[in-house]
Amino acid sequence: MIDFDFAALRRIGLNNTLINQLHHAPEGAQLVRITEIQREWLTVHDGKAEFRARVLPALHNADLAVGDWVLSTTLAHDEHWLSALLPPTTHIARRGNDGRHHSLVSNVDTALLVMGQDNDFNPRRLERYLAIVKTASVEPVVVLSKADIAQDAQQHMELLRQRLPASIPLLAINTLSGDAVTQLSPWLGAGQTLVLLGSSGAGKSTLTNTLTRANQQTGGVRHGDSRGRHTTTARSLHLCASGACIIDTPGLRSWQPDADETSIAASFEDIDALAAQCQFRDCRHASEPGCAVRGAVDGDRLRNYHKLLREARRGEQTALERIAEVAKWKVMQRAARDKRR
Ligand SMILES: Nc1nc2c(ncn2[C@@H]2O[C@H](COP(=O)(O)OP(=O)(O)O)[C@@H](O)[C@H]2O)c(=O)[nH]1
Ligand SMILES: [Mg+2]
Ligand SMILES: [Zn+2]
Repeated sequence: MIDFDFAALRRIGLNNTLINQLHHAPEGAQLVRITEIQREWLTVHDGKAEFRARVLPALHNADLAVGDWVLSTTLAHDEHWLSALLPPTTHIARRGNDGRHHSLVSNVDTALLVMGQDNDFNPRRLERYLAIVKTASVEPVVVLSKADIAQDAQQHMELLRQRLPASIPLLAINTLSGDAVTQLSPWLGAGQTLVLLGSSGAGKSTLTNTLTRANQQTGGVRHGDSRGRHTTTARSLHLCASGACIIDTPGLRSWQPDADETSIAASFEDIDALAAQCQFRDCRHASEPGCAVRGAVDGDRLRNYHKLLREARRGEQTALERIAEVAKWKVMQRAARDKRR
């Protein structure tokens, strides 16, 4: 087992689950956390300082993400090489248009879903983020930003309260104000890791600055940098004054949940619970008699639920199934054409 400084690593989010995996780690290796990934190198943190590292061939095919814990070996000339990846406790990924998985972040406890109360306000998009986060077993917190300038703040809050399950925390926040720290304090405890998700311009980097500001002033382990004031181009992990870690991310244009139909269905917990009371076990909550969901759940939420399920089904199809489906269609079209003749 390797030596490690628990107090220092706790500062960058180490928890007991991860420590239990360290028994097989080789002597001399150092436990570090990935704070940023660039093309040629990564930035890692050892609890005391941040430094650049490169990846050994053993990890070339690993799907590394910001927030991952890795083992680092230091060679001559202060060269740091990453040699092993600890299996993440949680992992948020998306499915690209090519159908492949793309890692976003690892080892996060809470996702702050930031949505601006301007043109950005969009319950359907929020439900997509919720499905992504819940299928990854990460706790979501909805942050309605720009609370200080919003005209419809009250309506937005009421609309979401009625539409979403009561278990999802909803907060209206001015990300520029220190009050944000107090509002978010239940999720900002020592050893916690949060990720910010939301469209570009929603206020993620501003919130990162607010949560890390005290660090910056007192010269903490990592200085909250000025990056947040510019357009965020890469995911990056920062230390909050409260002892938590926060991962800022750029907005994503398209985001397919990397989850199957069953887990998407389960992530809509209200529909999932009510569906158990529908008269028919395979009820689609459309026009079947004895449906317990229709009428009890917001109509647009139900439509969005079906849309996300359809997407998941399509994503699950293997390439061969897709080819088979296209072939079947061609046969049917030919048959229809022959019949017309
Ligand atoms: N008044 C006000 N402006 C905000 C708030 N949150 C973000 N902004 C502004 O919105 C713009 C985009 O914020 P930014 O943090 O860069 O968004 P990001 O793309 O999600 O990182 C900036 O000009 C911020 O000052 C807020 O709560 N209140
Ligand atoms: Mg940003
Ligand atoms: Zn039903």
